[in-house]
Amino acid sequence: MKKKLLLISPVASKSLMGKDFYFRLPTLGLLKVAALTPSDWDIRILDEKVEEVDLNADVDLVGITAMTPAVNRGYEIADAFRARGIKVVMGGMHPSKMPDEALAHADSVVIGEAEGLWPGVLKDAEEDRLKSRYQQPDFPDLANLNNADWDLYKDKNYLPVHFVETTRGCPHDCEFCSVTNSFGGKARNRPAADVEAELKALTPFDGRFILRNVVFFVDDNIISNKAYAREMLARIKSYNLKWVGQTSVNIIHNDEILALMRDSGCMGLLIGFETLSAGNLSNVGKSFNHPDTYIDVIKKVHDYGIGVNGSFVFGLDNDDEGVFDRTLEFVNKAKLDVCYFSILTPYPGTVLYDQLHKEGRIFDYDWDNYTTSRVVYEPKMMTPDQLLRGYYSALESAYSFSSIFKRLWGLKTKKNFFWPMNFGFRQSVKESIKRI
Ligand code: B12
Ligand code: SF4
Repeated sequence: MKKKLLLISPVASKSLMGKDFYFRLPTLGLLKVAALTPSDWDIRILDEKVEEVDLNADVDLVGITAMTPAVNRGYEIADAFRARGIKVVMGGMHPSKMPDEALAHADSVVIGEAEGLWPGVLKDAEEDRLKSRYQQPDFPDLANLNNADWDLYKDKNYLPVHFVETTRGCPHDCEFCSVTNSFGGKARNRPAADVEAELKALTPFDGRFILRNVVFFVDDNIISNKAYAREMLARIKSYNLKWVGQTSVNIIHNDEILALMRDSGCMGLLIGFETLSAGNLSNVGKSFNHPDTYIDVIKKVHDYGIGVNGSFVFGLDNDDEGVFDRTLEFVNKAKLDVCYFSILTPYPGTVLYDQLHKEGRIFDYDWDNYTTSRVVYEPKMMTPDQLLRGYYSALESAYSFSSIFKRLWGLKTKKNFFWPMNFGFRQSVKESIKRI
């Protein structure tokens, strides 16, 4: 008889992008873990965003993933299964950075990426000799991995979008970011042929949405290796995708890639502008961003019919109370299709965390509040309350009807994607405000 594996994604209950997020997005990490699971295991995935977690489920092993704001809930779930004598393995961003903390709630922690480790963990579980930690000395090779099995998410009420990754790692190591310290400083690309095969195998969604074949490339910067990006984009041109992804301001120098993006169905790019202050950028190690070029970057991407989701952080050391109005003015003037604001948050494992911790500026270590919509540290030029109020009022203004119209009116980017997205964000902001 097959053994039963239950993989769980706990919800971050106070998070604008968690419980309050209007768009229910799938969790790729657990599909990747499932893809590494040998066929003598029966797999079920439960995502608390879209369904209840049955703590009495009849299973042999539980695997839980968690970003920081969801980890306390992950621990609660782990405790409940362990109280029934069921072994629990944790993995993902937060347990990888705080394995000792996680081991107070789990039998075992997989530190870092599961590729190269997970089949061994399952074998140990079958033989009842689970180790407390599993970690490999090197980052795994990403060639020849099994495709994600999207049938595992068939009946879940997610937004119809497939998540696909082409690359892990980033050379920049910005101080507030978890990517380089988790996935390494070298971009590791999956072979473009593997990505193409995965995209080819995706079944377009049916149902009430007009856009049926949307892919989100979760890579932190889809152009980090330009030769690879060119090859990959050229390969996927014929698949009639509509895709979104993330990139850096350096896209401004890449007309050839922008044309390939447009021709392969790119609807939008998320760009981390972070701040309009060059001083802030240099403090956090992101000096390759130049605020005086931001408007041109956005205009260039728009010229290719591609929308821009601009991401900004509030609360960096040079930010005073004027930062909110300055950013709002920019967002409207630049006609950003979507904007996303975060409160600076020191995630464990980052340089920022070590620095603020050392300076004694972190006053809240309750991970539930590490949502980027709460203040957990002492900002330099504002009080925590000014930062919190300013952040919410900036979000409210950016998603007021007048700002949405100002930003989107006259743009040639995809209307049936960006208008609904703005109204979904508006709804998420309203929900989140109820919980302040
Ligand atoms: C796509 C994405 C999102 C999406 C979808 C999230 C989702 N449901 O998966 C959305 C937009 C909703 C989102 C939201 C948020 N995100 Co986000 N997101 C990402 C992004 C860009 C890609 C995630 C991904 O799919 N990676 C690829 C998969 C394969 O990697 P993985 O999940 O880590 O899984 C691997 C291993 O970790 C391990 N593993 C994972 N889980 C488990 C479980 C077990 C049992 C085992 C054995 C192994 C294992 O195996 C997998 C394969 O190797 C990452 C950056 C990144 N490069 O990862 C940020 C990232 C994960 N997000 C981050 C943050 C901060 C957030 C938010 C809090 C706020 C914000 N401003 O964005 C919210 C919180 C959401 C919530 N839960 O409440 C941080 C996390 C930091 C941290 N310490 O938690 C990251 C790292 C970004 C960053 N630059 O720092 N996010
Ligand atoms: S913010 Fe972007 S560029 Fe900086 S380390 Fe993170 S992924 Fe890389």
